[in-house]
Amino acid sequence: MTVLEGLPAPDRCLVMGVVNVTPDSFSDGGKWLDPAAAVAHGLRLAAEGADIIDVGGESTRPGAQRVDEEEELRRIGPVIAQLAAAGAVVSVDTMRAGVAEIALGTGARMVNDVSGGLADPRMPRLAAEAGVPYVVTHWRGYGRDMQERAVYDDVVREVGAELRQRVDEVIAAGVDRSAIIVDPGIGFAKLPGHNWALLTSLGEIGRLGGDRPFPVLVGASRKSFLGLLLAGADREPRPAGERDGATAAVSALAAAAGAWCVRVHAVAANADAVRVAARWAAASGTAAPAGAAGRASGTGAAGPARVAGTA
Ligand code: PMM
Repeated sequence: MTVLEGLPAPDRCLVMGVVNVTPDSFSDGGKWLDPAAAVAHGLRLAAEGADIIDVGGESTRPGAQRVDEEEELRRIGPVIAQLAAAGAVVSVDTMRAGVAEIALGTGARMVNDVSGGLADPRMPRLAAEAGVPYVVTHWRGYGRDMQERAVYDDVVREVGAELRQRVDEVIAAGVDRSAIIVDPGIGFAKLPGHNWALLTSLGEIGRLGGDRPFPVLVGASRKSFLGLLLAGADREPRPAGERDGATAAVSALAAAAGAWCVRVHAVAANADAVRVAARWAAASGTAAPAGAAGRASGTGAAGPARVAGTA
C-alpha cells in the first residue's frame, strides 16, 4: 500500500477545496476567519464535491506579511478538528512543522507545504515520521518579495530542477517516495508567462527529469494571471471573485493533461470540470483517468504517455 492510498481514489483528478482562515488571502481574505463560518464553508465544499479540504491560516499571496505560529494555530486548530470529526479529508496548508504536527494530531491527513520544506527544515522529517502525503511546491521565498525572484531563462526546466532538488532532500529526510506530490507553485515567484508555460508542461513537471512520475497538484484558482487574461477593454484585471469560469477551464485542461489534483476555491464548477475531463479521456480511448493511474502504479499520475508527451 502506498501512502496516497489513504486518500480518496476516484477514477479522475481530485478536487481540493480551499478554506483560508485568514484576514488577508487575495480572493477570500476575512470571509472564513470565524471558526464556525470556516467549518460551515469546508462542509459546504465537501458537499459540493471536494475530495480534500485544504485549511490554511497564513496568506501566501505576493506582498503578504508572516503571521506568528501561535496565531496560525489559533486560526486553524478548531477548524481542522471539526472538519475531520465530521468526516472530511483535511489537508493542512502550512510552512511550519510545529503547526503541521498539531494539525495532524487534530485530524488532518496530509501536509501541503507551499515552501517544499524550505521555510522550515523540520517539515520533511515530520512528514516522514507521520507517514502522510506531502505536497512539495516550487517556491523561491516568502510572499513579501517573492515576485522579485520571478526570473527564469527556461522556467519549465528550472522549476523542474529546483523541485527535483527539493524532492531529493525530502526523500533523504525519510519521506517515502510514494507520499510525495509535486506542485509547480503557480503564482509563487512566477509571472503570467511562467504560469502558462508550467501549466502546459505538467507532464514534464511530474516526471522531474526521471521516468517515474509524481502526482501533480495544480493551484491556479483565481490567481492574478487569470485576472490579467480576462481584463476588459480598460485593461483592469478581472476581480478575483469573477475568475471561477477561467479556473474551471484550467482544471479541465490540467485534468486532461494528467494532473492528480486541482486546488480550488469554487468547488462545484471544478468538480464538474474534472468529471468532464475524465469522461473525455475515457471516450477518447487513449487516456487512463489520472487518479486511477497514480493509484495503480503507486508512483504518481503525471498522466498517460500520450498526454505527457504533449505537455
Ligand atoms: N496557492 C495558495 C495557497 N496554497 N498550495 C498549493 N499546494 N499550491 C498552490 O498553488 C497554493 C497553495 C495561494 O492561494 P490562496 O491564497 O487562494 O489560498
